[in-house]
Amino acid sequence: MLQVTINGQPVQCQPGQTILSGLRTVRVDVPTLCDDPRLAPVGACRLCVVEVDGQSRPVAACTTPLEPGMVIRTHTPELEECRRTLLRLLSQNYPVQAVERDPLSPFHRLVRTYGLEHELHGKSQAALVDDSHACIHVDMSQCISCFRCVRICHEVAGQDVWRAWNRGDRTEILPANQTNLRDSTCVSCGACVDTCPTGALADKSVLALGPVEHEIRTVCPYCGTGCEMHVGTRAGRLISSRPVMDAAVNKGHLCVKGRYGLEFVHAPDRITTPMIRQDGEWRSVSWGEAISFVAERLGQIVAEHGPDSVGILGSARATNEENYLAQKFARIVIGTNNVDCCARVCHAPTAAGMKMMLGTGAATNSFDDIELAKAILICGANPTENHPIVGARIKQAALRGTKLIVIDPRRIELAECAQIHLQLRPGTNIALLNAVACTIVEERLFDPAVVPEHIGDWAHFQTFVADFTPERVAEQCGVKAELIRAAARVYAENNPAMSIHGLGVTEHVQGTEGVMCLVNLALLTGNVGIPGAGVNPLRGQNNVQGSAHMGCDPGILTGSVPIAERAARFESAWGASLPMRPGLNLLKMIDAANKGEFKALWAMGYDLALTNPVAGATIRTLQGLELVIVQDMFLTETARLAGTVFLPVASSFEKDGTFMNSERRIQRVRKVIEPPRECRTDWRIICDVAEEVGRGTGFSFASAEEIWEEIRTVWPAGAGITYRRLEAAGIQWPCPTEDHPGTGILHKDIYAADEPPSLRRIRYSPTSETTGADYPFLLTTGRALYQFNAGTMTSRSQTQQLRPVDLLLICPADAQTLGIAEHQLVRISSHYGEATIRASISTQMRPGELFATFHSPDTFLNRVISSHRDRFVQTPEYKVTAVRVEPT
Ligand SMILES: Nc1nc2c(c(=O)[nH]1)N[C@H]1C(S)=C(S)[C@@H](COP(=O)(O)OP(=O)(O)OC[C@H]3O[C@@H](n4cnc5c(=O)[nH]c(N)nc54)[C@H](O)[C@@H]3O)O[C@H]1N2
Ligand SMILES: Nc1nc2c(c(=O)[nH]1)N[C@H]1C(S)=C(S)[C@@H](COP(=O)(O)OP(=O)(O)OC[C@H]3O[C@@H](n4cnc5c(=O)[nH]c(N)nc54)[C@H](O)[C@@H]3O)O[C@H]1N2
Ligand SMILES: [Mo]
Repeated sequence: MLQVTINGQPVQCQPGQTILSGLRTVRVDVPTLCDDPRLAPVGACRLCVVEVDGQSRPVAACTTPLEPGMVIRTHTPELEECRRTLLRLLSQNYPVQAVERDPLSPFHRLVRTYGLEHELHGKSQAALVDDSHACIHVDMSQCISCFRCVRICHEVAGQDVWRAWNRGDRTEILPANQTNLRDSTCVSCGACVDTCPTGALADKSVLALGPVEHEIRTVCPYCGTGCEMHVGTRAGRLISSRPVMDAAVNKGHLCVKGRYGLEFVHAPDRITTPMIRQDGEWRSVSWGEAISFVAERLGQIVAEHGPDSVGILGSARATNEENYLAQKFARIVIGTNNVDCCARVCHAPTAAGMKMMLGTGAATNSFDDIELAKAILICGANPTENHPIVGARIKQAALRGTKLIVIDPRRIELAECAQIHLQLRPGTNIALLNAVACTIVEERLFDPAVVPEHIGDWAHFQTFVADFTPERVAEQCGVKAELIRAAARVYAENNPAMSIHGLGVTEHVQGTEGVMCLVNLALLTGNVGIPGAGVNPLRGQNNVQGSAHMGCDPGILTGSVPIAERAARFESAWGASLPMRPGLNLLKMIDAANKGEFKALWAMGYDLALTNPVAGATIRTLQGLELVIVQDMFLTETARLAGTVFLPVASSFEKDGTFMNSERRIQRVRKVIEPPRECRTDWRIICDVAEEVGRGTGFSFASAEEIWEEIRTVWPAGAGITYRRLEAAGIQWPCPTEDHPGTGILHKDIYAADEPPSLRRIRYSPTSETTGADYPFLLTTGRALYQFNAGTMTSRSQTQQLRPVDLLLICPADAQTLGIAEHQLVRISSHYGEATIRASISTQMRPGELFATFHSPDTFLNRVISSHRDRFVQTPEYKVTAVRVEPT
């Protein structure tokens, strides 16, 4: 502790604190304009000046460290006059209307506090307004040159869009392209708006709808990163969202979807009453009629064809509580293990591969390990677009010297700041990752503290991978041998090294095995169970980790335990017997339907008609079912093409509950507004149907918290997590007791275990989906920043204007050969079907390879996707389809 005197009072401070942070801990408020806790202090605005005994002039509190014995004065008449003079200078040409319109912005508040509002005479100058961006309004007449936008874009977002041009009085802040924001490299994260103290940068939604009245803290409804946000409302309408400063994951940052992707909630075509389809036409009905229709039809089908003719899909977009009830309903009300969720088409291979090798099918480490890693291996993931907050954190780490290795067929954004980019041919992960393992073994780069004593199958593994020399696989993978060796060295020699992977690993016929190859690398190099390391999937949707973990998977019960092992425990908890016949996963449900053995599907928040592979065939199968219950906010393609009954749900802003993010963190989702009209929460609907069929006892809950209380009793690793504890912050499981802090890093003692973890010999059996004369291109598919999966939410928000259509990326040489121009419509066809899409000529791509997004029903890209599946868990091979492409 360090003793100082502030305004005559003795105060204890921490060594290393600046004067400003010392003042804040004792709640002495000095004005600041250039300070933001997310940014390195610069001392530019000088409003925070204070007097320190022994110093001839006032010093900036934000950049001056506290020293023992300092005597500090913060509000002497001289200092206050100095502040007034500074503010007067800043407001010389400042538009007076801005202050009237938004009196509460930090700068406007200061202008008023110092009595300067009557001195303002400026006007907004048209030349300084940039209205080009869909979400962000720019009026640099309000710029006071605090450079917070420039700094946050560099220091947090890692984008460098905003730049300061000229110096002194002539300083101007403009996007790097010096034209406008829309045409710049802006990723629309809104961090600049969030930090701007004046309103020079503002959210268009707030300008249009007026200032926020209430704010509630909740979790973003999009990806598995789990960013926390304050959602602002006015008159019952969502109008803004801003990042939670001390949020565990996003630490004061959000991406475009969390910030500008919320308008879907108020979309005019949101379905707000239940509907039944009769003679092809949708008819609005009461809840009573909808629920009794569902109960009756399910009952008839079970009576006629048996419980295994029915299947339920939980929603990776809904809460843990709701997914828990979905699988409980399938198992004890219907009496089937036919329950799944879209983890099936996503990271089921991760869960399976990691569980087989490490015992737990979830990320070993946390996002906070990114800053601790010396090297990061990113395989088949594109975080700056798909998990932008994680992407920004990785980018910042790279800028500070962390070594990056990117394995991706495309030159993605992170490849630009990577040491090494292995631009492999899609579908060759196994050969490539085995070659990395081979190099580690051959060049003895493994960790001698764990190899060979603390690792299983070493002798066999050594001989097995010896066949995969980089020189031998180079041509197959399309990567130079020396580059593979270099990557192995960077990964193995920079300890700790973290591995992060995505769908470029899992969505293949050897998806599960690809994940296992990554685990091999981590095990060999001692990178399991320590900070800054591990094997870390970037999970897809907001609650896909939770949906499967709650038991929306045919083989497992809540807590990811196999049915055979824990049936007795659940039977006594639920007071009902469990079906012991193996259940069908989603893909097998489709197969069974084609054989006439599967008749009814209840799809909660999952647009499988659009997003499953071989869409043409999938749709025909769905249309052949006797009953398709769609529970969603919008008339999805599944509903439109094959739905029998539609149950309208509340969005995540209209209900309470919890989500589980990629790093096993349970976080509280809070109701911000009332659901529109008749919309009900998913959990309420499930309970209503259970009640209707006379099985209400296990489903009589009055709140999401009551459901959570039941989950805790059946899931020992989550037993310590309560809603009360979640008020303070999210908690990562395992968390067995209420005084347990949760677990950031798994497998701490894995190498010391009696039975050491074992390496796996993974043979490479390439996919049979290959190019030829008819279909000469390899198409790989994935996502883009501004749209999300089925697009139901992003296409109804401001994000839609930022990237309205799916694109097919093609390299300049191929585009030229085929005579394809930028944004031209092209037809892609495969063995399975065809689709029309706009081309975009991109230097990210290599000749012979294409990349397309699948977000829009107008494209219906998945009509061309193949029917190949992962050998272990049937995840579709979305990442490799042989296609032909031609201009239309
Ligand atoms: N903006 C946005 N964010 C999203 C989503 C969204 O739709 N939009 N969806 C969410 C969901 S559900 C998920 S699962 C995640 C997915 O997040 P990611 O896993 O990052 O998703 P993808 O873009 O499908 O694929 C990742 C990368 O794999 C590469 N790839 C393709 N084939 C191969 C291969 O054979 N080997 C290797 N090593 N790489 C290959 C692709 O070029 C691509 O860059 O994103 C989530 N976040
Ligand atoms: N070609 C190709 N196809 C792919 C992929 C690929 O890489 N390439 N990736 C696959 C992957 S990883 C995934 S995860 C799937 C995603 O496919 P889907 O799961 O079909 O897509 P999502 O857009 O995530 O959302 C599903 C639905 O949930 C609804 N929803 C949102 N919140 C709630 C809620 O609280 N309750 C309910 N009941 N509904 C809600 C939305 O309106 C939306 O209709 O696509 C897969 N398809
Ligand atoms: Mo996903």
